Amino acid sequence: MGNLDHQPDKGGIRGNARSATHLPTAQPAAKPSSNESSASSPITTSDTNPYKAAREALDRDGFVVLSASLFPSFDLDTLRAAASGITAAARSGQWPYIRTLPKQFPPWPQDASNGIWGVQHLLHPTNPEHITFAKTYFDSELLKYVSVLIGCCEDDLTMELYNMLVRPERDFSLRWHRDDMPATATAEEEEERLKKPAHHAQWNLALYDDSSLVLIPGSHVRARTDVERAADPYEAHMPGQITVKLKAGEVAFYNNNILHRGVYDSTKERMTLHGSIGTTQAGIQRARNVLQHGVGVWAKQLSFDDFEPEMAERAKMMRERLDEMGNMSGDVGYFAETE
Ligand SMILES: O=C(O)CCC(=O)C(=O)O
Repeated sequence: MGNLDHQPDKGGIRGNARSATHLPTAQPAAKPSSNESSASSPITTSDTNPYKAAREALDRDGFVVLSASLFPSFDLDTLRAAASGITAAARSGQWPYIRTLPKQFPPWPQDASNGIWGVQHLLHPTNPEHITFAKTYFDSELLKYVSVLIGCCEDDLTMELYNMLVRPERDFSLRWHRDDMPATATAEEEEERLKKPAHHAQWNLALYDDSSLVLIPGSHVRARTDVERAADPYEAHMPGQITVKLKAGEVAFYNNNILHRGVYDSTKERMTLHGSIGTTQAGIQRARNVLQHGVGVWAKQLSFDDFEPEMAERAKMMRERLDEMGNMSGDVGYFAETE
């Protein structure tokens, strides 16, 4: 698989694992009237097409919540069983691909003694349940939404990441951030970057009710305000912030450059599938954000034999495009190695 082999974050067993019309379907940003709003109001749009309506909400607010009923093939019981198995393996040190506390970005040290907040590489062929997860990642309905949200045709979709965010053993939070821009960026740099298309879609699929994601609607298209810039990185009450409250089975798509953070309650079960899919239009910057997680190392070993033929074909093509991305980008390094 070309240069994918040379990506640094291989994960695994190593000293330092890098390891308005009536649309019941989507719930975009509630108009935040206070610091503690939550996203729960139904989408309002003049568009009768649910895919376009979702895109409109994502463009406007920086996120959109899709109802579970849109994805009838997602079987929560089966997914929860698969998720519990791999999470238990991760906590006990038998699954080496983990996000460990207190680190926010890859690479994550493999020492899980401080606890974990994520399980990486659900599609890895050594995960006994990788097919269960793959059937949601390559689901035809999900991919329709993804292609409309990105603004590309389905033939350009590129396999990226499929991880899971889990309940840490102690309360823990991530600082305010944009995934693809350092906190040191100037306002001009922010504006310049935010003008560019994302070339990917990112989502959270909650297997249990989940209120961990906090974000500021609309901040995906503007530089930080003076207040945001001066705020404590862990500020609990940022002006305009909302909590995205997902019911089990709902899917939240969000622009990963929206100002956001994770706030994790160690007493509340969390198993939220965290995926991204890209497009052939993406450049080196996206390649780094994807390949730093180490997916290129094992993707070529993934077998699609257990899929029905159409899904197998789609998946093969998407993986091939990931390979091409690795060939194009070469070694990518990390976004924020020490954070
Ligand atoms: O926990 C979440 O939903 C947010 C995770 C996040 O912000 C990240 O992985 O960068």
